[in-house]
Amino acid sequence: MKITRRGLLTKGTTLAGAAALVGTSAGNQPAMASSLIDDDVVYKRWEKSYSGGPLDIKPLAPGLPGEHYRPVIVPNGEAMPFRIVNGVKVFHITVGRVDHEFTPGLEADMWGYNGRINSSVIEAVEGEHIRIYVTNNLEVPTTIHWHGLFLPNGMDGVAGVTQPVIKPGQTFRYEWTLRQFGTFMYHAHYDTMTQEAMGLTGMFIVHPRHPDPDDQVDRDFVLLMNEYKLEVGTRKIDPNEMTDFNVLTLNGRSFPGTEPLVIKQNQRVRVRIGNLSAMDHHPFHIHGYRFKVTATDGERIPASAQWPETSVLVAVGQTREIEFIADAPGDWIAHCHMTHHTMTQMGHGLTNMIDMDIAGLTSQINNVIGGGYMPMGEKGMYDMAFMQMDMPENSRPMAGVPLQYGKGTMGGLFTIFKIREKLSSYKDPGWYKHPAGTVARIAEDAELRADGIKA
Ligand SMILES: [Cu+2]
Repeated sequence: MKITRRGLLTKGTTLAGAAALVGTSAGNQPAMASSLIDDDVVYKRWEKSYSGGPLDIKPLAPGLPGEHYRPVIVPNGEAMPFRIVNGVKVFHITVGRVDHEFTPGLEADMWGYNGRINSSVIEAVEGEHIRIYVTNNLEVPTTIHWHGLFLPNGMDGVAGVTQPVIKPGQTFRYEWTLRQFGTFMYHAHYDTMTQEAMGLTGMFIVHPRHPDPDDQVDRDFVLLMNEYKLEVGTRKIDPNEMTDFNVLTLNGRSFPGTEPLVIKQNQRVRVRIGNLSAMDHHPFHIHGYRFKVTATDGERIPASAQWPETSVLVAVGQTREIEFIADAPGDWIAHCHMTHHTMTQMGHGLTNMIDMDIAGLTSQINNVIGGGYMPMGEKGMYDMAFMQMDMPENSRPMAGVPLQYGKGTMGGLFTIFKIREKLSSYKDPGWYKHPAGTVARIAEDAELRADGIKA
């Protein structure tokens, strides 16, 4: 029996229990009333849930920055250099050990791409042919998977399934023609749990060949979210951690080590956010603005279907593009809204001391152990911002970052959009100078009386 596409569609509808079924076809399958569904429309809807169509398309000329696309901005990172050889865009990725700084005072021995952690971005253009050489300078095998991209199966980078491993010292060659545009990622696909945990992830941006003028932005940022476990006072990442991550990062950096996103007032902004954390989805929240979710790693969303948000949840293995007009100047913070993800290291695993009267306890313990013990947290973590404490070497206190109006209690997956009326460069412009009378302040007695507030 010949199975037709219409037959399959109709059968699917039957299983769903649709009430719109009428009549019976020759094959004893209920048929759809032709006026209720247009076969071509249904087919078109599914046509794009595919793997890019024929592989043997003719590649277009390599796209060039400034000419075919406006380059992305990678805070704390960079777009990978490339060369063009006989009409092919050629990249070279070296995989190796990296002496990495998450934020001043917190370093770790990690594995990275091109000497960077999570922040070496591949930037390419739809339709061009790319060739990526991967040199493995680690002492263990690896491969790279190109996450979200349409490619020949043998280029998919899955050790054992689509290719042999890249042994230490070997250089492998990947190549294909890009048949899509959008925000994608790449990461190790051999001993993935260990290798991603050690830092082997990055973002892969493909610009459209024919950008829609309505989709152009002035500032196009790339942020990759990751999470790590680094015991206080050590330099060795724990790749076996499954739940209690204590270093949360954007492009491999934790606040205050995250470079701000500097924007001129009224510029149109895009932020491409990826998540290659081991275990956590992150709701990325921006203060003071609503934005639109304009693309997933599947596709750009049609304007009529883009939806407004103030937090966008980016699950592990997903990317999201968000866009907004930066009309309000200021220092607008942006961060994962899971509160433990905006702490650094020492917010975890502490004994709960909240509301305890610890004065007696402290002296008793010190009588036994000979002094030096200092319990904390009886008023929450804020006291750590103001205490002079001896911190273990290579660790970050969970609080105490100097900010414009005092010391803060934020760290981790946290950054700041610095939006300014005037800018002479996109270097960090420092703290926002708030216009007089626009900053929250202590209430005066006369004001309280006038408004009937008993404080
Ligand atoms: Cu988070």
